[in-house]
Amino acid sequence: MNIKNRKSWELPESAVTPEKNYLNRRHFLKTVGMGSGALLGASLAKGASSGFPSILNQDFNGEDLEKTPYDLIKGYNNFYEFTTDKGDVQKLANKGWQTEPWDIEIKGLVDNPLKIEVNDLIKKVGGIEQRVYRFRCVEAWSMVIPWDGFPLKKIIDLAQPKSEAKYMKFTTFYDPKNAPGQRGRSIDWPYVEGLTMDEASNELAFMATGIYGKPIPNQNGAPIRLVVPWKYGFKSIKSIVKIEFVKRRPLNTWQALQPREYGFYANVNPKVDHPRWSQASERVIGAGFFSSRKPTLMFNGYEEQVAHLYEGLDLKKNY
Ligand SMILES: Nc1nc2c(c(=O)[nH]1)N[C@H]1C(S)=C(S)[C@@H](COP(=O)(O)O)O[C@H]1N2
Ligand SMILES: [Mo]
Repeated sequence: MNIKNRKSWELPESAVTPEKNYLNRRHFLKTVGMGSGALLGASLAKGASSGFPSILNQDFNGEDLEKTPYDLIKGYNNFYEFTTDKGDVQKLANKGWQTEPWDIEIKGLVDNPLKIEVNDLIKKVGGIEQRVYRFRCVEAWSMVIPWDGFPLKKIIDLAQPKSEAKYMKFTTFYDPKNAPGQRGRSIDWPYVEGLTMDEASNELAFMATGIYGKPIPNQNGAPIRLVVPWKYGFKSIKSIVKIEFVKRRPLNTWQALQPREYGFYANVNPKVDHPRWSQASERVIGAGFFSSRKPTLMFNGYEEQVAHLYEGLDLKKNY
């Protein structure tokens, strides 16, 4: 799908209301990539392969959650660098785009800037662990994903930020030759995201290098991505090449594109609707895919861990 202007680019997010009505079996099969068996195993590139097998962190073992099947996690993707069509990302992200080796730059207001290959970074932070997190997209669908990776806090400790650093800014790769979506200009590439230092230091903020105990598939953001489980999915930026410690709040990609609809915080909040749809409930991807909806939880169920970060902040205004 060619992205020509802002309107057509927006379509997948705005299609959220009709989507729940028109989904049929054919669409479902296409979406999860079944029936194209030849492609399923075809993972040419590899992500960061270090650290496996990882050990499940019992504080986040997800024993009360029903995990989304692996094929759905890697077959239903938002990765606009490749396409806005969720069912086609898997194919396009495995066509020649290389994700190993992969350098990541950590810099800005820090005492210890570094540029490092991701596998070396994994070793430097002491390896990886597994955590099962809920994942809620702003489009009102959700999954439960067993991520492998390490706490974002480990990067902060490594970089040693100066006191003037108030935010972390994350940047995705730019490679229009291998990422066809980046040849369209409706987004000001590369994709950018940001967190406050307090958010980034929270124990839940995670850098993922794997899913279900295997290197993270290209389409899910190989070889390293952010996972911020109490925020809408677009904050969880994929395939990061640069992390900067900065003084001012970065303008994140979605806010830049539609400031009336997407803000900086993007905390999951069932009481603050998207201007074009309700956020009170979500479509659970997986078992009961066609009909299963459940109520959305405040901070996506992580209120206990993160509510204190937003005390005194009007979450209706600071969305
Ligand atoms: N670089 C980049 N990161 C991104 C996106 C993207 O298009 N580009 N999409 C975001 C959105 S909207 C969601 S819901 C999640 C989807 O992650 P998944 O495909 O692994 O489920 O990635 C987020 N991170
Ligand atoms: Mo999303």
